[in-house]
Amino acid sequence: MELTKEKIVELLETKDDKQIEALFAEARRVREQQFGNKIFLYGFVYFSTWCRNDCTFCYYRKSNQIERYRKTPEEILRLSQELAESGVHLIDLTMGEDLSYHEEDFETVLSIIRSIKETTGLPVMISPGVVSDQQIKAFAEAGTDWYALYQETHNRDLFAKLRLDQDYDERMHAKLYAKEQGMLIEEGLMSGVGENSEDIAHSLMEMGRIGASQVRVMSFVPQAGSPMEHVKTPDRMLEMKIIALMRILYPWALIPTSLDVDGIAGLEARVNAGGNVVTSIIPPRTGLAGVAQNSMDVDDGSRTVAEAEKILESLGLQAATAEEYQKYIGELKCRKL
Ligand code: SAM
Ligand code: MD0
Ligand code: SF4
Repeated sequence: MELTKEKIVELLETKDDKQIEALFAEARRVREQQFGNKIFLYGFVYFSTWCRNDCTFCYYRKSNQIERYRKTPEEILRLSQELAESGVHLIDLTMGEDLSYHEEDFETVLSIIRSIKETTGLPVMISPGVVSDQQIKAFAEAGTDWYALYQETHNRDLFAKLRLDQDYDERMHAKLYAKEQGMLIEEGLMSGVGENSEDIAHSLMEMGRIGASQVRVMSFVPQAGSPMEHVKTPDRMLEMKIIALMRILYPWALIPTSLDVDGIAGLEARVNAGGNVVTSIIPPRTGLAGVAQNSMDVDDGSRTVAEAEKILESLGLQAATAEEYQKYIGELKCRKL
């Protein structure tokens, strides 16, 4: 399937069921050709919900008067161990842009990353927001495998409306610099935040241009107390089509089927659209939050490896092994994207 920008726009806007089903079938075929029936699993530790920024879409924006937490290194290590024992392939350490870490040059976070890699043997992804080149270098030297930082959109005017007082080029630079330091990078979009089909097509091209090894899309989920709290969450068909288009454009890419948008109930559709990484697996009853769905399906234990595996098996798929995942990201690191 030759995907030009025009074809991408046509597929994003089509209401023809046959054409839509053919798109998803092609995405599943491409995924199977690349990965067989194996799916990867990421554990998620949102370890600090303090943030210096005021993104209009985000629950954790600094102006929101909410309960916030900052987990201790001991708690983060315990949570990571629990996730590792449950069978995840990677630990994703995510934070708001918490100034307390910036002020100590991330020494605490760097030591946590080293300890997680030592004690669990798992790869680590860091999602710290924008940090300095020196801090990115330090993450790479600490053995961090991934740097995740999402532009949300590559339409600069829309970016400015979403990520208030943040610089588009500074955010893009941080990602590209992380890649230069040898880390794999993840790029991400949100759907339903005011973008049009041409914007999405442009973003899909940008993801390839910058050499992202993992690419994601999440439907916008309105957050109480935020400027966008009355913006309707989009029809999920758009997110599913974008996942399928990412798969066809980038057969080798890791593509999240995040549990953070619609909980465990959202997994099947995202896998059927061509995604291959179950992300936002959160240990139950640990006081950890999600991002878009800060509590949905967390404490009742629905966002777990066990629950995800049941759904994967019903689809004729299975979790990969930790070794398969590490071998694959080793191959990605060798690709000159
Ligand atoms: N503070 C870091 C940052 O902004 O990069 C990491 C926090 S979290 C990983 C940030 C990402 O979650 C955003 O880039 C956005 O893609 C997603 N997100 C945040 N709020 C959301 C919402 N209400 N609906 C959907 N996605 C959301
Ligand atoms: C997810 N809630 O994977 C997480 C988060 C950050 N690297 C990931 C957005 O959906
Ligand atoms: Fe802060 Fe990240 Fe939320 Fe923006 S998206 S307010 S930077 S936690």
